[in-house]
Amino acid sequence: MAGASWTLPKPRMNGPPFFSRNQVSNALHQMAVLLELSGANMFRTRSYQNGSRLIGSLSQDLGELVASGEIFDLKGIGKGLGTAITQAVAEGEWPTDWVELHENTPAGLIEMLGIPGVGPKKIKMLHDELGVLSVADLQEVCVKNEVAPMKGFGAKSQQKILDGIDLLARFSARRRLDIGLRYGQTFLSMIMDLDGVERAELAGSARRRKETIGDLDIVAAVQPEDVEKVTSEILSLKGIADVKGAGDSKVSVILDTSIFDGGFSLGHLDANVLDAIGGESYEQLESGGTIDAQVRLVPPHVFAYTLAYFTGSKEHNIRMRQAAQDKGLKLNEFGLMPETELTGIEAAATSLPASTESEIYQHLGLQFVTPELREDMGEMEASATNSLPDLITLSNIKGALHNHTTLSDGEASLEQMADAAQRMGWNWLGIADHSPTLTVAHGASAEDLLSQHATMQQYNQNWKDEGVDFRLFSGVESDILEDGKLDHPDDVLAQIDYVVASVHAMGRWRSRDESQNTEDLLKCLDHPATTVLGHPTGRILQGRDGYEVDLHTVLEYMSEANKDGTLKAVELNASPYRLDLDWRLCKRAKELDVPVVINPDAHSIQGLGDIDYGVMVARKGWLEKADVLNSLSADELVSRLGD
Ligand code: DGT
Ligand code: CA
Ligand code: CA
Ligand code: ZN
Repeated sequence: MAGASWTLPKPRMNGPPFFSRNQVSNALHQMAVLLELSGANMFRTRSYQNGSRLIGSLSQDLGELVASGEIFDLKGIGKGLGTAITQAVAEGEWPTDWVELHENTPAGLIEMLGIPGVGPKKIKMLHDELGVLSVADLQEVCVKNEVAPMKGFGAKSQQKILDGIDLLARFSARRRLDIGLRYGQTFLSMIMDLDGVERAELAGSARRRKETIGDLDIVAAVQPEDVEKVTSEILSLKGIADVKGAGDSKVSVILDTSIFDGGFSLGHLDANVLDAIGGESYEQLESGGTIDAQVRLVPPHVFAYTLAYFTGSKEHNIRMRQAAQDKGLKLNEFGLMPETELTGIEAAATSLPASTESEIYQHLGLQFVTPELREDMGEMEASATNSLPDLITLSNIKGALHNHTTLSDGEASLEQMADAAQRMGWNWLGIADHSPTLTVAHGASAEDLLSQHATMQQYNQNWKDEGVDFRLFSGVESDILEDGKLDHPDDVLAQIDYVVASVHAMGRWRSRDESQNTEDLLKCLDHPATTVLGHPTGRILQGRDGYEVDLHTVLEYMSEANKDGTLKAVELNASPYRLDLDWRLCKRAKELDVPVVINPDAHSIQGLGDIDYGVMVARKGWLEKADVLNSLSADELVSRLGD
């Protein structure tokens, strides 16, 4: 997994205790795995594994248990393990044989542990029988079909290993926004609760709401005299799998899923997405996942400057520094100051004061730029002329058009979805279940679709009679077939409110070239019933690339149609697995006056909550209230949809 560390943790500076419960538990677990890799006997392996579990779930303080010698009284900790743990916790040194086993295990064998479904036992067999020493070796012997004939493997297992290698490669560098934010917000709130932390905020790509996150960056305001204490408190927080470095007001750690109180689960995923992203192996990989995090501790008076610097982007920072230079000033992570001989934090003494980022922009004669826009995509120019967009917020959302029910592959009934939408404060909800061609998603027949439509009309009438301001809209998510055709006869489509047209036959679309795909999308958009282009590239973040398509041409085409008064909207699919239309193109759609509709593509009640990610990305794509259909009232939507 990304950044997963297989070195023994480094002792904290001011022990004892030199290691936390978590670190000792992890070290024991790693030892069990390395022992198994080295072919040690089962009993020895098991005692480390049990020890790891025991220490990991201790309710008492490990430092105290070691100091009092009570560690030896724990059932399951023998003399050997007790001595090893005591030496580590009390003296800050891991036993020599532990260190040696780590050093002597080939790095490639450890790397292979990251492949879903491949454990130490299998790795040892592959190593002993085929001489496999790395992930690359393993891929090679699988491709040569040398693994399938081995006892305990087989063709299916060989294919699973190949798929796992592919998956590992895709996840090795970055994490999706939803996952990154889950870790980031959890870690941030733990840090904010520490004594001595006056303010703290998430910075970096997570604060800018990029669709994927490399590592987490957190900035905390701490008085200089408290830095040492806060540093050591951070290092003993739950969820830290390893410490990469600490000192100089910076803490670098690796977080794992033990940071989450209630455990880690992904929730209901639509089968299409789950399949593209690796099925069960993906869930396994994600729950064994990690993310790197850096925390910077700075004096409160430089906090705003440090936060701005580490929020980035690098490209935005470069433009900001230029703006400072134009005023004869120097901007860095410590302040905004006249050119001086002083460097680093010393120079901050000469800085213009700023307790918020807004003040920094003010000093430069600029309008405050919200973090999502800091990508050097035109925000500096707009800021200088006071013409930044008034970005959409979650409270502007009154409904969404693309959601599923049990009529196709959704988990919740029409009633449950409508109820959930009302509880979210929405005024309307559009249901667009799958069409017949998509059999894997239980595409609904025309008959069932029309019967659902009739039910909705009935509900709408009831709400109207009761004076409830809520309405259902009946759509369909029609598969886009050969030649851009829709998946229901025209007379059926004419009876419902709208069509979300989407590509699902990814195999076919990905095998064709850009011009063929683009042409078929244009044909489909020509159909009078087509209102929304669903997940326009079909990409699954970290799962698969979309099909090739020239979306600039598609958006320009839609722009013309809208000028003629026909509503053709592009979807911003809010599922964090998709976020498709990409934010870079949202800005383009806005320039072309193509309406965007943010759609959670919910397959469950919880799925409606994905609207949050959609709004984050819409903001990143410069969208304002007037640019999205979601902000319309039900009556306004009726008139936009026409008849
Ligand atoms: P990531 O982690 O790859 O998703 O993206 P970021 O943007 O979080 O990048 P990261 O973690 O390397 O650095 C955080 C911010 O720190 C970055 O957005 C801007 C700032 N920064 C880091 N290195 C440099 C640099 O060399 N020059 C400038 N101007 N800014 C930097
Ligand atoms: Ca980062
Ligand atoms: Ca970073
Ligand atoms: Zn779809």
